[in-house]
Amino acid sequence: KHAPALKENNYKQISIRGIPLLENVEEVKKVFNRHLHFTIVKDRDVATDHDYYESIAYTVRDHLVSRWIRTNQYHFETDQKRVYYLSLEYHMGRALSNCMINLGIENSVDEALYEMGLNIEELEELESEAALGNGGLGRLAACYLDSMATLGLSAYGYGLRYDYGIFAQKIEDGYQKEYPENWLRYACPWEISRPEFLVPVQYYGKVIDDKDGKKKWVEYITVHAMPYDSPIPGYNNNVVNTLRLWSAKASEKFNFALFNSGDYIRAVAEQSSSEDITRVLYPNDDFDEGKILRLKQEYFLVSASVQDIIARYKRSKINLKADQQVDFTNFPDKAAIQLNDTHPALSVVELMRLLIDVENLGWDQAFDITKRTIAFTNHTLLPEALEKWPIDMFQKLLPRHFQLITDINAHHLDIVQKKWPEDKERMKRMTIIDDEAKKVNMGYLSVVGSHAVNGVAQMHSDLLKSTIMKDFYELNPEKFQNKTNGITPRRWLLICNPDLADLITTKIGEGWITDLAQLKQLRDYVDDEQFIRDIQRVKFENKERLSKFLKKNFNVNINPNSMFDVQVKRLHEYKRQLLNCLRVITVYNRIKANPDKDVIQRTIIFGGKAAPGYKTAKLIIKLICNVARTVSEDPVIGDRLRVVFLENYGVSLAEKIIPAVDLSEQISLAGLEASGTSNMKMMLNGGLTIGTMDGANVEICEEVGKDNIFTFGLTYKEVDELREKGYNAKDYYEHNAELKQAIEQIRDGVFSPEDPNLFSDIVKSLLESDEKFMLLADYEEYMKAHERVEQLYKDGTEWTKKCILNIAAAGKFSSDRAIREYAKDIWNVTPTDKKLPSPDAGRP
Ligand code: B1H
Repeated sequence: KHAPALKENNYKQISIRGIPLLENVEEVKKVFNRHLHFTIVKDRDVATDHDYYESIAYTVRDHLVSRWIRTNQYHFETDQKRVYYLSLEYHMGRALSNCMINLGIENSVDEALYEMGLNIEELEELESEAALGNGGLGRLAACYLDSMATLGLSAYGYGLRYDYGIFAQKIEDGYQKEYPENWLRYACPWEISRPEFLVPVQYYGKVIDDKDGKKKWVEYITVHAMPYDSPIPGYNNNVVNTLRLWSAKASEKFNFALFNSGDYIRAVAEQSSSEDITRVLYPNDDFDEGKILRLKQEYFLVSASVQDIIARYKRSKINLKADQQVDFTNFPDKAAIQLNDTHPALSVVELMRLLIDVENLGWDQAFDITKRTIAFTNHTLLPEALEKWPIDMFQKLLPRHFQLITDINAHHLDIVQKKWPEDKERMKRMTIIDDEAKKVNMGYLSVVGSHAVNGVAQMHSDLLKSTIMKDFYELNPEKFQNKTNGITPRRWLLICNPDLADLITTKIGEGWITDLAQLKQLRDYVDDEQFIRDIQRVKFENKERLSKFLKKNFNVNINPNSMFDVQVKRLHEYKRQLLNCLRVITVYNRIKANPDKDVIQRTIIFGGKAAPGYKTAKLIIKLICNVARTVSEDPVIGDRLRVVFLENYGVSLAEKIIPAVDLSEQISLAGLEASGTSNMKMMLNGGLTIGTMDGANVEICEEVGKDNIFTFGLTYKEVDELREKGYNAKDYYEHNAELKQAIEQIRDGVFSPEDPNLFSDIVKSLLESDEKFMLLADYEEYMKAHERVEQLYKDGTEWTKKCILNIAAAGKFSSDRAIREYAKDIWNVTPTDKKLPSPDAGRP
């Protein structure tokens, strides 16, 4: 077993990770043994490693509990405005090390376990990750929860507790296979169920006119939403916020008829069907599948959460005065609801319904309150991802909501008509309910029902205004904003890259952990030779660690002395992993053609899941794997080129890969990647970016300066013009011999001798129908950009200087910065760096 970090005589590490006072260490051991005995009910003769993991998780949780309770007390007492983040996805990853770091007890726990003969790092690996998200959108929600807690906001995450998160990916014979990810197989030590806050959610039925002229939803069926709460600790501030995830529970009344007819067994058995609502996460990224089960999920989250939010408002301090009618006038001053894309867009209608039908407010007041409460973040312009529900499906499942949307739409179109009386076309474009296509447009509903709409990077926000939301921008320009995404520096530097975190801290102190802009002080050290060597050493050790991990877990061999050139993200045509693959084939061909030429050694790493129904994306995985095989079997290549496709990319694997990245591949066609966040993670960990002028790459380039990034490819404007004039793949194909060769090799089965036509669809789409992603248009410049990469890499010192400048310029991409902007410009709440009193200091 390796010696724990504090024995390495590194005082900085001790200060960041908490000082392991002897009494703390003794206390940890005591509590650990108590949990093993009383909670797990084992002794050390029979305990498994997983039992040890659970015992330590419960030990750490004990440290959270009083802070958690006290945070709630504090929020009640101060009654500041609460922020509610609603998302169908939370890609949380593992909680143990995050909790230890944020509580400052990591070194104590480490030391205690060491003294008991256990290894913290090995135990951490046993935690199954909460992978309740697909990609960037779900991870963003997780980073934002971390920042909201760290900034002392009274903030709540609401989501769904899927039994099955994103599937586990296996690569078998080069093909992706999906396996269910039952993350709850072992009880999750972090969550606490709250049956006392069970909430009914209704579906189907019809609407009748009640005696008093009101609308009444009747004959619905009911499913119950059971809340499970998880702690969200802030960094070193004694704040612990809550993530509340809803799980579907059949209502006993659901099968009343069957129970009464005496068919007891069937009645009980059929309960499970309503519990299917939260069974599984839809595994699509940037794609709307349009299934009714998904609509049920969306309404389930929305209805349970909005009811909960209203209930909390009623129980809050200003409303506690006995038997007084609750006044909703101040609701928007006490609650902000942020919609993470359109997936929870029904919040607009559910809040209207509850205010009008249940709380008896008038329509106009209800709509005013709704708009002032809700704000909407858009995450994509891709047409296939924009949610539009078929009218019949919607109306059948949610009849009352359909009526309310009809009213909202009439109100909205009335305003449009007043502003543009003659413009019939505009009216048609702007309708929320499209009678021709028979669809309800959830994006338009979200804009109309919100006071603020934002994109996730400057370029994306600008495009929103000039493309899909142009009419809406012209109607309400004041609503539209930009909030460039960010990542939490706690997980994405302090936790995943402890040696770099320590090195930075020795130079500039630890203020960067909560104020990432301070990283710019590192510029002072860009010529410091010792610092340059230290940065190189840390990067090399991270690459070595990743290599060992891959060897041990996947039997993959990579050489830490080579450049790690990495593209890890969901597999999607617009992200253009295929362009990277064409480049790999070209590099391979060049080595073959010129075996004596001196080239740098490269390891090209791919990773990412394809949606199970996305055939093209899955075929691209197969192609990458086959190219990897061909390269590795070719004796001429030797150690100059290795290509690997890593299985099951997700948060936990990302934490191992990102610290080891030399080169970050961000090569989407300009205009298609709303922001990207892996670009930010790699920059923060000293990776250099090769990328197009798309999404947040544009801002990365602004921050670091164009000499310190490898940009290439068509700009959005050029893409637009090319599309206008007509994209013709053959133009590029015929004029670039290396490109032609690579495509012909794919076509001729060089990488699939056992089935030469395997990739014919890929070849066909590249040459005949790729106006959507224009791969070939960017190929040549991409190759040239890689030649610049190669040039620079040959000079280790110059390369490392640019790494330092990248780290120094990453401050903007902290999720703390992003959340401060949301707090100020959208939610009207005030962040604080004040600590709550520690638990032993009496009730706040
Ligand atoms: C992003 C999605 C998304 N944009 C539909 N849109 C989904 C759409 O299950 N669905 O139906 C799931 C996810 N995800 C990503 O959001 C963008 O592509 C990234 O560019 C961006 O960085 C990320 C966070 O804003």
